[in-house]
Amino acid sequence: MSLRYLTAGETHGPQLTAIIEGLPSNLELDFEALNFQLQRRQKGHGRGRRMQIETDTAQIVGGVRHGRTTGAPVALVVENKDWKHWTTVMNVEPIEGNDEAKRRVHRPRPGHADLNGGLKYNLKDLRNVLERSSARETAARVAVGAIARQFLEKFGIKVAGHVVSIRDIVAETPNLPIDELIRVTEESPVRVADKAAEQRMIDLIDQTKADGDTIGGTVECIVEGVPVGLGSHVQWDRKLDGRIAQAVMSINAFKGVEIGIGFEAGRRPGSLVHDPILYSEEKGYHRASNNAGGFEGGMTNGEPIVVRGVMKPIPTLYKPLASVDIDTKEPFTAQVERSDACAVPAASVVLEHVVAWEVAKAFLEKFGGDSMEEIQANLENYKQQMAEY
Ligand code: EPS
Repeated sequence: MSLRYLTAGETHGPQLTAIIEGLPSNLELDFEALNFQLQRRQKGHGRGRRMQIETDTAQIVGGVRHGRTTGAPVALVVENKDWKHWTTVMNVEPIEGNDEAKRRVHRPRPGHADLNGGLKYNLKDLRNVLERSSARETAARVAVGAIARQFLEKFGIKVAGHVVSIRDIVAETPNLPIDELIRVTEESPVRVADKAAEQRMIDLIDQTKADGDTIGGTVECIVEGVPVGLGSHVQWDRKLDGRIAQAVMSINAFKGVEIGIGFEAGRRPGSLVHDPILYSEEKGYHRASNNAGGFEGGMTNGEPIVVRGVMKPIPTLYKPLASVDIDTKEPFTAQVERSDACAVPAASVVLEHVVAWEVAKAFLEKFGGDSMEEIQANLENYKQQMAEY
């Protein structure tokens, strides 16, 4: 059985829940490091008031004993502190009262799941859609991905993420070693390694907020230390770059994904796209450049994995767009909800964790075993095979 997970829970419900199945036994977990990742997701210039209410921490309620996985499913929950303001509205039992008491939503917001979800599930209270489609769910995915990340770290694989652009402001990203990139971007309120762009981004977010608007941007994830041969060329659904692309597109509000130079590859001749192959005693086979972003033939090639995703501006606007009331079928122009002006820095943290998950899953498929020790032995064996190739 391969690694898999599911999440459940609503943004204003009591908690988010995740169940992970397929983790090996004897993975030592660092709970502080797990919660640190959740805190990173909450930060970033441009987030709204909700993040002042929440202090996300993951509580593990299954599959871990004395700090180590047992091989059983790992269950975890992240509490919603905001729930105490929503106990009636979000009650699982039937409640008495009118639309107002239920905070029924009948005015779908353009750009959200509201209308499609209402039509599809035959729900006349669009709150039933928006509660689950909210990006709050990414807190559960970061918690899950943080466990995958810790698994990868045991095998020397590191994951970093940063912001590339916010609206039309592009940050210069110096070619820093991964630990340095992590350190520098962690100190930035917009997760960039470019001080000049940082200030301009902050000013733009403030201006956007004052204007009642929202902005998106692009984020990048780098995974270093990945062995050659995760994923496979032999079948479409085993191509790891394709699986990563799906995971990235599944992040709320993401509208595009690139691996390596991505769309730029379509604007260059082949001689300026493909990465020449080199060999040295010290490094073995490697590439002179990494335009491929770590993938050839749907398999990792040993170079860092480089994935970018684009996040659209959050559709909850303080100056709403035209829409139609589902009760009256009449147009309306105002339904203001609390919102973030920009969540791109947080999205870069989510990106890291969904990518870490896919890499961990492929790693387990390749070096599969029921315990960390068995996986380690399989990896050593493969490394030996590589050295002799
Ligand atoms: C979100 C709306 C806001 C965000 C939320 C995502 O929440 P609320 O509706 O409670 O103001 O803060 O993000 C989170 C709660 C989070 O943890 O990231 C939405 O509609 O997607």
